[in-house]
Amino acid sequence: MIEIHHLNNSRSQRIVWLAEELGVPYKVVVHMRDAKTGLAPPSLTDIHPLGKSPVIRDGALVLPESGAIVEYLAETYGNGKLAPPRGTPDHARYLYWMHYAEGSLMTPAMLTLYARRMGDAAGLLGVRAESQRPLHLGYIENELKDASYFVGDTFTAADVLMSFPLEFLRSLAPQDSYPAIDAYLKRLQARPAYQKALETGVAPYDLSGYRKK
Ligand SMILES: N[C@@H](CCC(=O)N[C@@H](CS)C(=O)NCC(=O)O)C(=O)O
Repeated sequence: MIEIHHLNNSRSQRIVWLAEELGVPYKVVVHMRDAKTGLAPPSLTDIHPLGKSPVIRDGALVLPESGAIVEYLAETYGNGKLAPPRGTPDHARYLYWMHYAEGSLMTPAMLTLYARRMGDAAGLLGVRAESQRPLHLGYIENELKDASYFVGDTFTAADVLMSFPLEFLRSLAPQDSYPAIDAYLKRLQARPAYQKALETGVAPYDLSGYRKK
């Protein structure tokens, strides 16, 4: 059975969702953020020295890093279900979005979060955040205009990985208008496995608290 080390209100929600999509047996170990700082509790360092979530344990394997976990789970337990065949152009697109999610899109998300928290003191950081966020979201909006998912019309594990930065960015700036992204997120959130992962009630998933009032 796969053990998922999951932090409330965080990107590790995707791993619980993916386990549901794959129908693989799993057990969630919940770690709750410190109420004051919002940071991960020390219990996460018992499983990996960085003390971040997600981390999974599968037999002797301890694997951190969302992208690595998603690729590993899809490849090991997907029976070709959530990933296009290797060596095809669709697989290259799949890899692109898979890496883009954490490698590129989380940067404007985190810049926005911290610049907002710093207020006027953010200076250049704030200016950068306010330019990079629309740059990325505008790009994605355009990509999704004529496609149901990131790899054409087929739902893949790359969509699971892309969900969190998009949900996070939309919750940080709900006033911006991105109809294709919002329709896409609604499509993901309507999936029975997405709902089931929320319903298991393992930990809250509410990103609205990150928005600066
Ligand atoms: N790129 C890493 C980032 C891991 C990460 O920063 N996770 C956040 C959860 S959203 C965390 O554990 N934050 C708590 C902290 O830094 O104390 C991944 O995708 O796994």
